[in-house]
Amino acid sequence: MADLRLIKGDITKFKGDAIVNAANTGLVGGGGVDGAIHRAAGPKLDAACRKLHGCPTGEAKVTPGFNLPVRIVIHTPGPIWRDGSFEEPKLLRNCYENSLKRAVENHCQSVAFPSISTGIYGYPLEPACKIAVKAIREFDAPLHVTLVAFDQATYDAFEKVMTKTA
Ligand code: AR6
Repeated sequence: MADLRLIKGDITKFKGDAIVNAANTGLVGGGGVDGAIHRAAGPKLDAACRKLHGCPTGEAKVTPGFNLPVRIVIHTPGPIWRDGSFEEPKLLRNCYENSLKRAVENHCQSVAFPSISTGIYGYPLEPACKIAVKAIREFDAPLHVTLVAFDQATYDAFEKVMTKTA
């Protein structure tokens, strides 16, 4: 079973095997955590992403970490929130599951996630945190998983779900 911890901070500072990027389907870089990861990794990350020819929502693809203190970056485009009836919950769960699969395939022991889809993509925080925690806890692999909350509201939402369902 994957073990789970929560920290507040900047995911680009995470030291371990892998970080997950809340990407877009073009893998062309953008704002939010994606922009921060690209800035910290350097321009080679953009070149590596372009060679992957995009990624469907809920899937996950891997690049090296370049200047980041991790070996690999796992890029996963989360669903854009519409009203919840466009398979957003299933697609968000897929993001976590497929990212964890890529981590295992790439022999990772530690992987950090941001809160996928809850920024620019507008997924409501509380249901998104529930899905994230459930998907990670149910994933059967010896992985150390860190959730990195950038802001206090995200930290509090994750903490609430983690204590309730511990
Ligand atoms: N470390 C950890 N979390 C962060 C960081 C950071 N350095 N910076 C922001 N966050 P978002 P999305 C948090 O918008 O909703 C991009 O343009 C942020 O506070 O980054 O999945 C992509 O290219 C929020 O809690 O991702 C896509 O087009 C969380 O990361 C689109 O945004 C996710 O917010 C993806 O939108």
